[in-house]
Amino acid sequence: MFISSPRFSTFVTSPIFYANAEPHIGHAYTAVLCDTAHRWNRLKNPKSTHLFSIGTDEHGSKIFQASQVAKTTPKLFCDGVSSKFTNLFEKLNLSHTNFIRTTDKTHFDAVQCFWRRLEEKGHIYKSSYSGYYSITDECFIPESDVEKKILNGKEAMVLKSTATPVEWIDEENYMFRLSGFREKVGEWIEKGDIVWPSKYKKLALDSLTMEDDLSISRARSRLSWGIPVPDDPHQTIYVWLDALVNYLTVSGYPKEQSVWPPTCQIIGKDIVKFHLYYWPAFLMAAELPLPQRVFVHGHWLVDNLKMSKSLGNVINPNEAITKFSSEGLRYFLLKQGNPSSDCSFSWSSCLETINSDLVNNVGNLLNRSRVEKINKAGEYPKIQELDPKVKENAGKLIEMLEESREKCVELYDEMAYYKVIEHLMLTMKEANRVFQMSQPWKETDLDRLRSLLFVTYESIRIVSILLQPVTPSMATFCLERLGVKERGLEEARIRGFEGGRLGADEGVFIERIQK
Ligand code: ME8
Repeated sequence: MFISSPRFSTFVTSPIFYANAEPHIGHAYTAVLCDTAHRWNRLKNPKSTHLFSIGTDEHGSKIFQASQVAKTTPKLFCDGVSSKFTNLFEKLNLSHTNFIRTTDKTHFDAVQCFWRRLEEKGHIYKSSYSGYYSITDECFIPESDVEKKILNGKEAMVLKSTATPVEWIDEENYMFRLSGFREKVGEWIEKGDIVWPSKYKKLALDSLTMEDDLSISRARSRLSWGIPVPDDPHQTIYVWLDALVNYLTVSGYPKEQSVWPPTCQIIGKDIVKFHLYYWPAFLMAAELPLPQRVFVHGHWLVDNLKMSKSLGNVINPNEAITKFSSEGLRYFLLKQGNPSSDCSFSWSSCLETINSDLVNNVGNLLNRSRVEKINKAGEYPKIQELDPKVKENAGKLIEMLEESREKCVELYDEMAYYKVIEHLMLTMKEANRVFQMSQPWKETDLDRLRSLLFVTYESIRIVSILLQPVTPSMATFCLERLGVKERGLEEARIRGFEGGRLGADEGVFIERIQK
């Protein structure tokens, strides 16, 4: 049933998003982060197999209630929301290899098979369960985290941290022997280099404080929108067990898996407990290999405030794409997004970042250095020896270009994309400085001019190759204008390209964005 990963195969997973509401900027960020990780894997090892999965989480009370409010069936409701996610992912130019919906038949089979496996191995038992349940978070809540409050004029029990309602459940459930795995999961987190960035290791270990076993089913009379427990039509499988198995489904489970385990699972900090406690415990119980890395990121705030419907500050990524272009939004999210902390979205800083980096720093230099007045022959010059004056002026730039590839490999491997961007933009800034101070529009010495153009094009070429995982369309645009066909990592070094004719002039990639 299980085959180990062929060497160098990679498998990046995104969380699957609840199909109860439209995507927001936080979802777009997770998706772009995953896409960059996957594109980097492909750039680094183009001949290997690379998987990248994403999708929608469609079962459970939360979705069922949302469909009732919308006065439609849960399936039709999910079809609508799920297509909003696929549309967004298309606009964001995501390169996922698998889009999964938990209502897919293959997933139904995988979940039931996984359940049976846990059962066969003796990790499931039946018991009566009582406790508080949060529909918003789709999880059980300890009594200590709950308090009485007035909600909509009525007294209600709510979760202390978010003031969202909880309901009391008292019913017969199937339980998973989670407590038996607590220590082993703790050791796995403690010893391995699993949780990235390491700052989140503490959060992961703190989530292991819950000592109880886990209820993994609900009475079907109370929740019918979900996958039934095999051989017990009166019980529905807990939505988080259902959702986590999506990663197995996309790998081919229970048939032969193309790649397993995931090499990198990317999640927001809100779902650490599920991915770093329940999930490894389920996998250990099923005797399946555990993920190699779980990469956690912080949350997006809006002007430093939490995004919420009641504040009316939820950012719709489609609106941001209309204003800034998809590539502009990708760039901003990755530049501003330091996974170790929460990040703040603001329309003005997005606009300024795109104008100063993509429009000025990259786009303008490309346009200015290609104009006929400066480059009459329309060529990417071949240079044996750099003109001494250009060599002197561009000393620092050449040094930066020479170390760029190695530096970016390291930073991409660490998934510190904001640092990749920082380094490459500093390089472009230096290329602009050299170009500006050399005043090529006044230059009469042709050899010197060719040398300057060579250094300028090399800067744009190397930076573009290295930016491909971040802004793939802009990188392609720049490389095409330069007439560069070879775009592999190997080529990201000085003189990694022979030179030749520039590509045709077909406008600008991104216009200055107006306020
Ligand atoms: O939790 N900032 O789905 P979900 C950054 N279905 N990222 C954010 C964010 C924010 N403000 N809000 C959400 C679920 N996210 C489950 C997952 S996986 C087996 C099941 C991102 O729609 C973040 O990555 O609530 C978070 O983990 C993910 O969206 C979950 O979105």
